[in-house]
Amino acid sequence: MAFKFQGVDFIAFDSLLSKDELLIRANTRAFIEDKLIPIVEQCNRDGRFPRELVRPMGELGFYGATLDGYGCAGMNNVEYGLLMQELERGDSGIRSFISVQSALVMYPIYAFGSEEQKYFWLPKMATGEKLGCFGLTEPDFGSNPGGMRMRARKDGDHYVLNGEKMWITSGSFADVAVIWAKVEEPGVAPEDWKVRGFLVETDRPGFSAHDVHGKWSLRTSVTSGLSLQDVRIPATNLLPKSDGLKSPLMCLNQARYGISWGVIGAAMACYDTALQYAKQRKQFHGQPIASHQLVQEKLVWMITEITKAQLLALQVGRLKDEGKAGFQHISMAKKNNVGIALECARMARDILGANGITDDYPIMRHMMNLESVKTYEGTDDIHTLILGNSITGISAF
Ligand code: TGC
Ligand code: FAD
Repeated sequence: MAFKFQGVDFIAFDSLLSKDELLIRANTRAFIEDKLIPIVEQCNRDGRFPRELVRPMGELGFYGATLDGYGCAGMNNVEYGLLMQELERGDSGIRSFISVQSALVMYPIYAFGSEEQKYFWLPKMATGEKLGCFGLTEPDFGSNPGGMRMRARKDGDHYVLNGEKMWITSGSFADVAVIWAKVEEPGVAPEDWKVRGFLVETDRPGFSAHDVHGKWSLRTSVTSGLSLQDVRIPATNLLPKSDGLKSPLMCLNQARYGISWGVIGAAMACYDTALQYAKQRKQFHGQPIASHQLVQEKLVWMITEITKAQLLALQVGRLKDEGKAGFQHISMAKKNNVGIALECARMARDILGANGITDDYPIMRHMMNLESVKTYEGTDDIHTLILGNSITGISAF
């Protein structure tokens, strides 16, 4: 039987937050408690994305929340981070859906799109009327997206796209896909063709999506392969300000930052469950297992790492608001916070003993989800190499 979440704040972290930041966290927490927690275990069992929450989340301003105008909420980066934290305390799959809609679809339209593209897509995406997906990864190019095979060929006032994308969140229900492709340039070596972004409506002839089945992770999220065979789109669907691999990597910065907060929510859910369970579960001499030093040591490790993760995410968020966050700062927050969240999930599962393996408690679901979160948006290894490059000046990819 799951416990009511108590909240986690060991060092008066909340005193570092503004009233607006606390309000957004409280509102999101209430929504997740009320609408997601009651259904999430069944959705996870069924491998079902809770589509019924899409429009209510739009009404609350969850999509494109850091963008200004176009019907978006204009939150600061810490408000956005707290939103992600509360969503992922519910489930990484829901946070992932919103990360993609916001950071990977609305953000590139906002940052690289024409005014027409912004006016057409952003207000509809802010309400959840239109949904998007982000196609960067390919079957043979994950950590190294620069090697992508997706091609765009100019044909009069159209582009024709050919290629495959893989592991695409929300791929089979998206209305629009942001597709990253190399634009063919006659007379230029293919390895020098420039990566650019395209808005591809998913009902165009030649576009198809097939879902990945048999996932043990992110079961509330839809993950798809995309196939584009001679998909013709108007040249006006090019994101005009996209310019090389740097453009999709800029989108990843937004999503990675959100993940660095989101996983704190998953870690909090695991810690809070383990703490409440340990105080109640009795073994040996009628004493709660929380009275044993080895159990306390695990709980202390968790609360310490969660607290450090909160401070890291907050500082990167404040830097981001000042325009001073480098991608290496975001890599540190993503890598560290996902790593400690996964370890918290494993320790919490251990504290619950056999009960920890069931979905009467949220821990195993979070643990399985976090395995994906460790891999996507740059694996733990890739973030290590980004950080290594940053501090030594030497690339070791
Ligand atoms: P490299 O030569 O290092 O870089 C090319 C240009 O980009 C610049 N750059 C960045 N700019 C902005 N933000 C970043 N994070 C950047 N990283 C690099 C770089 O300075 C360079 O600029 P310039 O001006 O010199 O041209 O490129 P590389 O091909 O060697 O690759 C670098 C590497 C390995 C770090 C990068 O490719 C990488 O991050 N790989 C990981 C791939 C990844 O994270 N994929 C995620 C796919 S989307 C997803 O997983 C969604 S999951 C759903 C959810 O979010 O919930
Ligand atoms: P690989 O790149 O093959 O890596 C395999 C292993 O090799 C890893 O341990 C990696 O760290 C290691 N490795 C690779 N290169 C090096 C190196 N140079 N040095 C040391 N170690 C290395 N992508 C999208 O574009 N859009 C999405 O919406 C999206 N959603 C996803 C949803 C889910 C559930 C998952 C699991 C993935 C999603 N992805 C998405 C793809 C994700 O970004 C990739 O899986 C990720 O970038 C890693 O690529 P890969 O799986 O091909 O692993």
